[in-house]
Amino acid sequence: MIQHFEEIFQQKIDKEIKIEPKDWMPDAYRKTNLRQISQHAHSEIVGMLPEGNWITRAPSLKRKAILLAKVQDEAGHGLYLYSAAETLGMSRDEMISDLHSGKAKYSSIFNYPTITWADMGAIGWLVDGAAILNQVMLTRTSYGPYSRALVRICKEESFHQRQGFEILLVLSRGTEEQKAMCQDAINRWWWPSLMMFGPKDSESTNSDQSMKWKIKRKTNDELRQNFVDMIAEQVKILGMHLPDDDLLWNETTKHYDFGAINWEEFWQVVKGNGPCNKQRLEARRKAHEDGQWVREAASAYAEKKRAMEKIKAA
Ligand code: BYC
Repeated sequence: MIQHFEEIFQQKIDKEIKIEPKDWMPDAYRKTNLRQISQHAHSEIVGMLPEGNWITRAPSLKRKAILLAKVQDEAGHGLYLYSAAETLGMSRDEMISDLHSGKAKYSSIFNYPTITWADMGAIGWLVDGAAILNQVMLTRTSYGPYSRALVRICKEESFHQRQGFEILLVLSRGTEEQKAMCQDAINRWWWPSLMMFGPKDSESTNSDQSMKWKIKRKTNDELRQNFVDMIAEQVKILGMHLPDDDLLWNETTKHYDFGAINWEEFWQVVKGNGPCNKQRLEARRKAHEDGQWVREAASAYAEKKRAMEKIKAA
């Protein structure tokens, strides 16, 4: 019987038919989607913190309004993604509790500090730039609710990347101090952005199966290479450079070669030992505790409404 279900499931994958919440699916497919989508949701929510740090200090009213809108978009992305993950059978409360206990992962990138205003530019250009490449691929993922959430997210992400690039463009044409600030932010965010794509393919434990199930359509290394090729060209417009002496166009492969990534640093950050891991989780836990009264008030209101409706119906 199970074999029959597996055949139908595989046929759908082969024919590019989306898998929907009520369809039969192998338990491992459900689990790995739940793992990836919930990690993605947590990344959006934790990802609000490094930029949130600059909302009160944005250099103008216009910059402040743009940054505020971007951070709000990220909250929205987190909510679509939690909803998509919930269709796989785990409650949002459980997912959030796994984040707060340190059990669940979120993207390594958000464990780095935002020291200057130029970091807002570097996050938009590099971090959102990396995220877009990954997320455009995921609009074609095989799980229906995840794929549909990503279509909407990608529309907003392309605006995010442009606003980041524009912040850096203005700084790169400014005073010597502003130029130095721009280069410094690029230097600090470049390598962590490359790590966002995950370990190299030979070390990626989930990739093989996720590629077979069409959850992922490109491997970590393929996407990372796409990113390097894109950014190595865009940085020329800024008149800045990437902090990699080995970065060089390769006429044979038609791609940029680039230097070695510090994987020791990546795994330390993933394990919770990055510069801001503790601070990020503490901020999330505190926000959750501070919001307890809102959840209680909403439940009490829903309870009251139900009681009123019962009285009316009687
Ligand atoms: N950080 O087998 P692998 C945004 C883990 S937010 C931490 O290759 P997979 C934004 C991985 O989970 C966008 N952990 O995994 C928001 C696995 O551990 P488990 C964030 C990482 O899943 C605010 C282990 O390493 N985007 O746009 O096949 C402001 C082995 O890896 C990382 C997403 O979440 C990492 N970087 O591939 C601005 C995209 N990389 O779970 C911007 C959705 C790997 O087995 N996610 N690990 O214990 C994905 O596409 C995939 O999950 C990944 C990794 C490509 C990230």
